[in-house]
Order: sequence, then structure tokens, then C-alpha cells
Amino acid sequence: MSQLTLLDDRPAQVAIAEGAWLLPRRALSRASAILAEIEALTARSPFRHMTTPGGYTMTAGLTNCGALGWTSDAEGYQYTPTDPVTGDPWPPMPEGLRRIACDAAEAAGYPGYEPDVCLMNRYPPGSRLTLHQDKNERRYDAPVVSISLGLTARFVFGGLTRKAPTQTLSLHHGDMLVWGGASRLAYHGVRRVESGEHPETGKYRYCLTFRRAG
Ligand code: MD3
Ligand code: FE
Repeated sequence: MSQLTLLDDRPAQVAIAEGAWLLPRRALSRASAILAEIEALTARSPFRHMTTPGGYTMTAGLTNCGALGWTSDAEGYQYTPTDPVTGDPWPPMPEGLRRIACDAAEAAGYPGYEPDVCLMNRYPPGSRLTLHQDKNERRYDAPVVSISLGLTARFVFGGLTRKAPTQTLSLHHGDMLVWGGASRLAYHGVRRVESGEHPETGKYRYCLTFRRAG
């Protein structure tokens, strides 16, 4: 089941791990507005395929908005105030997006969230994100908040070591995750996205992840 409509009987908030929540459909009613924001933001800082320090090219296209943006190249991973492709500052984080992230964080028990990064991922069919930790941020007391749009993905998460057992979860159009507390440094990844056609995003899956990096 990859298209959920009338069959979606998931509750509004599901505990996934310690400090981690799935908020099914939370951004669904604002999905087209969010996609329009992505369109405008990527006209300024386009999606690009970054290189990893290991010499691989990432299969997902990435870009950012906010005061800082996550980048990867042969030298390593870092947060920078400017887009290395354009030389300009990353586009500011739109207030509407920031509000959606902060409201979700608050609903999951993290009031006062102040994200300074929105990392945007675009997954074409066949792309994936191997198991990793998000640990390039300066501090880990703030949660990571995500909005999934378009094609459904199987999200994999484990524990605090690479070999801890993993679980898998489907992320559908409009679903949000709030990932903090004891699970903030959990290993996680995204399985190969299967080809499909979504009425709002065509052949792509998008994921916006909000972080406090600075
Ligand atoms: C942080 N993105 O961009 S959503 C990433 O669906 C990333 O595109 C995935 O992992 C995606 O780094 C996952 C955000 C997320 C989910 C779980 C986490 C971030 C997390 C668990 C621990 C720490
Ligand atoms: Fe991650």
C-alpha cells in the first residue's frame, strides 16, 4: 500500500522510539504550498548531487534554505552560510515552513525549537540514503524534524551503534517525523525509492529536514 487516502487509519501521533515521533498526514493539507516553496527556493539554490569524502556521488539531489546549509565534498561534511554552487547565501527559510516544523516539534514535546537549517532532499526512483547518523550539528539537544512529500519511502532506523537491530517504517506524502532526545543520534536511512508517479510530485520523493546546526 503506497497510496493512502480513505484507508489511512493511522493515529495523528505515533511513538517510534525514545523521543521520536511519527506524525502521519501532519503536513498533508499544506503539501501543495510546500511544493511551491521548494520550486521557488530551488530556482535560487538548485538541487545538486554532492560528492562524499569516500568518493561517491549521492543519488539524492540536495539543497538547503536557512542561515546555514549542509554540504558534502571530497574534503568532508560541513554546514556553510553560503551555497558553494552559486556563491550566494542559502535562501532564507520561509516563515511558513519554519512554523510547520516548530508546531510539529512542540506537539512532540519540544517547545522553543529554533531550526537554522532546512536541508531539502529530492529522491529520484532508485535513489537511497545508506544508514548514517546526523552528527555534523554543533549540538544535539534540538530534534530533527522532517516532512515527506511525493512517492512513499521505506525509512530504516536502528540504535546508537551501526549494528543495532533496525526497524522499517513507510513515510507517505504529508507525513512528518520529529526525532530527538535519546534517539537524536540513532542510525537511520532510506531504502531505494521505487519508481512510481505521484499526482503532486511526479516521479520524485522530497524530504525536508529541519535542524539546529549553529
Ligand atoms: C536524525 N533524511 O537528510 S528524515 C537526512 O527521509 C535524512 O530523507 C531522511 O536522514 C529522509 O539526513 C530521514 C529525518 C530524520 C529521520 C530520523 C532521524 C533525521 C534523523 C533519526 C536520528 C537523527
Ligand atoms: Fe539523516
